[in-house]
Amino acid sequence: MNMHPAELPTAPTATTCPYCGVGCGVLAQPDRLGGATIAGDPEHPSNFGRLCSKGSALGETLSLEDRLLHPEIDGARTTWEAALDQVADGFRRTLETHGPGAIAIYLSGQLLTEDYYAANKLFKGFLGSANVDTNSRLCMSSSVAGHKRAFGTDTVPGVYRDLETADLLVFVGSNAAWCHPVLYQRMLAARASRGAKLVVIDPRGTATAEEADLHLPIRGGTDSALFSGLLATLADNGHVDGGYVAAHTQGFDAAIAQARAIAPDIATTAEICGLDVADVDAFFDLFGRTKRVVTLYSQGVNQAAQGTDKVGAIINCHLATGRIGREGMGPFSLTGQPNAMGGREVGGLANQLAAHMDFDVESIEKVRRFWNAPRMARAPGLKAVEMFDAIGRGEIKALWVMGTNPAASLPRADAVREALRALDLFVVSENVASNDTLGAGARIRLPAAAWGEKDGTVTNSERRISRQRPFLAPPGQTRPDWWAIAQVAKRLGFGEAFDWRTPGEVFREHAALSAFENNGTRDFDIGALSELDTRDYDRMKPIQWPARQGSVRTETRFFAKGGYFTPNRRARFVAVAPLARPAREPAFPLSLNTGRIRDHWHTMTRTGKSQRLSSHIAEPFVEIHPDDAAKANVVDGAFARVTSAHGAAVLRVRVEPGQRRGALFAPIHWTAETSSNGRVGALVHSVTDPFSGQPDAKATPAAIAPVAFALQGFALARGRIGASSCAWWAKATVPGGAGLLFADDAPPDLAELLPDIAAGDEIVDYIDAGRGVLRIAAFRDGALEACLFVGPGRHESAWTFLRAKLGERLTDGQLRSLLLAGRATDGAASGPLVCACHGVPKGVIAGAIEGGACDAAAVGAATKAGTNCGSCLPEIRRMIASARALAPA
Ligand SMILES: Nc1nc2c(c(=O)[nH]1)N[C@H]1C(S)=C(S)[C@@H](COP(=O)(O)OP(=O)(O)OC[C@H]3O[C@@H](n4cnc5c(=O)[nH]c(N)nc54)[C@H](O)[C@@H]3O)O[C@H]1N2
Ligand SMILES: Nc1nc2c(c(=O)[nH]1)N[C@H]1C(S)=C(S)[C@@H](COP(=O)(O)OP(=O)(O)OC[C@H]3O[C@@H](n4cnc5c(=O)[nH]c(N)nc54)[C@H](O)[C@@H]3O)O[C@H]1N2
Ligand code: SF4
Ligand SMILES: [Mo]
Repeated sequence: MNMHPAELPTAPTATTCPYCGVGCGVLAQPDRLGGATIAGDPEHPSNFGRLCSKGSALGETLSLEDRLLHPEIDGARTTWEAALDQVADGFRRTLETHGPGAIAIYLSGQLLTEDYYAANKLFKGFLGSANVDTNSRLCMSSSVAGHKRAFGTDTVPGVYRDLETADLLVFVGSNAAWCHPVLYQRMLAARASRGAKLVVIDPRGTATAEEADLHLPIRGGTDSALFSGLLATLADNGHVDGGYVAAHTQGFDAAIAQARAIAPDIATTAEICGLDVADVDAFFDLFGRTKRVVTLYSQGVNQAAQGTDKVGAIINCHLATGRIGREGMGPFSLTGQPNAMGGREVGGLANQLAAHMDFDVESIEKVRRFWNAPRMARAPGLKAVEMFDAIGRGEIKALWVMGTNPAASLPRADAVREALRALDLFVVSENVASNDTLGAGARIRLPAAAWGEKDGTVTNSERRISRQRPFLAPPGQTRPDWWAIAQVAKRLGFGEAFDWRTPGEVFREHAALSAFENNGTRDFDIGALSELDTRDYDRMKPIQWPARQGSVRTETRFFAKGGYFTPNRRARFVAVAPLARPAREPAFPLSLNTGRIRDHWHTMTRTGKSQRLSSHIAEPFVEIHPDDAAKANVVDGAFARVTSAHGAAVLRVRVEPGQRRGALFAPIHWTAETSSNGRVGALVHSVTDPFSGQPDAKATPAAIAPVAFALQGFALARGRIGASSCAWWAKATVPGGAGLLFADDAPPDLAELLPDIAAGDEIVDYIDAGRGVLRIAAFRDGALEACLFVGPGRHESAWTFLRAKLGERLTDGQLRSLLLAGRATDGAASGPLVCACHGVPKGVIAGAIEGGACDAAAVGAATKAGTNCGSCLPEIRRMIASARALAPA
């Protein structure tokens, strides 16, 4: 299985992007130095050659720096044999002494289907524990629960093509411009050619909202009322497809009665949702009149106390109008992670068994026979939040974490971190040597093969299975996750059932289970793939399910003609619960919304390595409406402490008119690895949806107060930047080195921050002790080796200029202006990267606009910005609009 460098392929390897659920095809050409050139795969049906900023920068994330390369026990390097023996031993002893309720495994939508399948089989079939949950609980589980309630199975009815052929695209709680960029650009291109309308329902003015024909800045948490109002209005205006409802559904009367009780008319709906009546009216009218409607939704829907009902309320409107499973129509859940769907297919959630089967007696028996399993779990296990609570109470004593960073990403992250320390057995399979979860006392650390090395399959948002293929040799002692699981299974006496030699063998077994005694009773069936030989598996082209054995597929959508997977094969309308108004806590008058930024991925273990991706936004921040900022005395560009009942963070303030009054927004990406006080997960409450158990990460009661630091600054170095004892800091990768932004009341210790400055380096400095100003640049052989800027204000101009200058020479003029004035003279030509693909900074774009570029196309022609993935187009358009607003009439 290990590839030796001499055997590395010479043609590019076709593989799949490891980030979002769009599932773009990537062509990777290894450079024989451990890196690779990355390009979009023109033949992949997700992206037809395009990649977004994150996909394009994959080549910058492949270095072995920071990788976990050897197994470790208690901090000491060990062999796989010894580590696996201890893992097996620990689980066996815990099982014998405390039973299957005391063990758990916590997985990830970033694992491959083969890894996921192996873990699920071991725990649910051979160890008798359904405590198998995944970060998908925090991500997709309300969609899963919503699909199952309505359709009987977790089925995404539509396909990507529908997003291009729809005449109306409704985005609910989705910032697709940043989070599903390539798919979003496909939709914009189709709109440009066909004139589809875009409606965005999001409390914030996001990059997606900026492109919309209509933005409804909804009051957080009220979407099920909005879609109840829509259902009532559709019925009032004669838009219900009575034929479809009668033939293929049940429960319409109860659902419509409940919808009317919740939101009887447009005015009431607008009032509940905090929206303008005219906007709600316009949206309902558009939805009613347009046949081809797709409603796309993501975390603003799923991560909510009533997330499953939000999904239900959306699906109700599509069922009522019969707009489902047909060209250009349907509800469409945008999945987050590259293999969110594959995890659902194997049964990676604690309340699923396997292959879209549940814990009913018949299915348990079926799966038992297929696996020839000695110890089947007979009931659902604990869902993520419950699981970590049980760890905190000492009920779960042995835990294996694989491919996720729960000490940062779960709600109440500080409490989670504490709970982990109390485990008897704490095993982590990781790519990186250090993250918040490893830091929470992981005793056994198993080095996992990473993207570019691992080999298997992932399923994207439209049910398309694609291969992730290796193009680099696994470094050090890294091994695939499925292999580690199988090795532990062997040590526990289950060698025969886990005797796979290749991921292809695991996949075939998974495919066979999907078809086992299926006979059309379950949606998930990839029986056609259960007999692929090794060559077929290696060459497998992206393929959409269902792929039943022996059937010739003509249609991959579901439900246009009914055929739901409920007992009577009818879809179920859902009577959604009335809105529960969260009790406002006087100490925490605001509501904290959390989410993503364009160029970072989750806890930044990969995107944090890329200087391009670290340029767009370099620090953890909080967005606040100008009125709330004034009330709380917090100022744009200064710092604020955001607190909740569970924790606190100190963040840079961005006063943002597009932010809803009463709500704050902070990104989830900074951790204890990358910042002093940016762990936003620590604040998030653990309120969960009653059906899915998915935490509400979008509405934690919170408060904000200003924090003043006498001094701020930054350090840059080609060598190391030392551990910082500054009160506040955030790390950022920069071209050719490392960067640190910091703030404190006293100046930092130079020797501590820049330990690699040598005696022979030429030091140039400017010191004004009275004002606390300190500007130092160190040169080695004439090239900038390191620098440190400290002073009472921000240093944006110097930072954005100097972050790109390590290892370069500076002119006397540049140096004089930087040291004396603290500013770059040619600073206009720099600034944060707006276009990460072509490396175009803000200053260059501003220059082009000043020079007469009057639209995004003209800016693209002048600077190349926005001409690749397009994720930065909204920002470019915003710059053009504000330049226009400022221009004298
Ligand atoms: N750049 C980038 N892309 C990613 C990821 C990443 O880390 N970085 N992660 C991937 C993953 S795993 C996921 S799950 C997806 C997530 O993709 P998205 O769901 O699009 O991203 P989020 O930023 O979490 O949240 C989306 C929006 O929901 C809004 N929202 C909050 N509350 C409500 C509400 O009550 N109602 C409505 N209608 N909207 C609300 C927020 O303001 C936010 O703009 O992104 C994937 N893609
Ligand atoms: N407040 C708040 N919290 C959230 C969210 C939110 O919007 N707000 N979003 C939630 C959502 S939708 C998600 S998906 C989660 C994401 O949260 P996490 O899953 O915790 O975040 P990642 O940084 O993606 O962590 C993945 C880890 O797995 C490692 N890894 C990557 N690939 C592999 C592999 O193949 N094998 C192994 N063994 N390790 C690997 C990486 O190095 C990294 O440490 O966060 C959730 N938490
Ligand atoms: S849209 Fe970007 S992050 Fe998502 S799969 Fe495609 S290239 Fe990767
Ligand atoms: Mo996610």
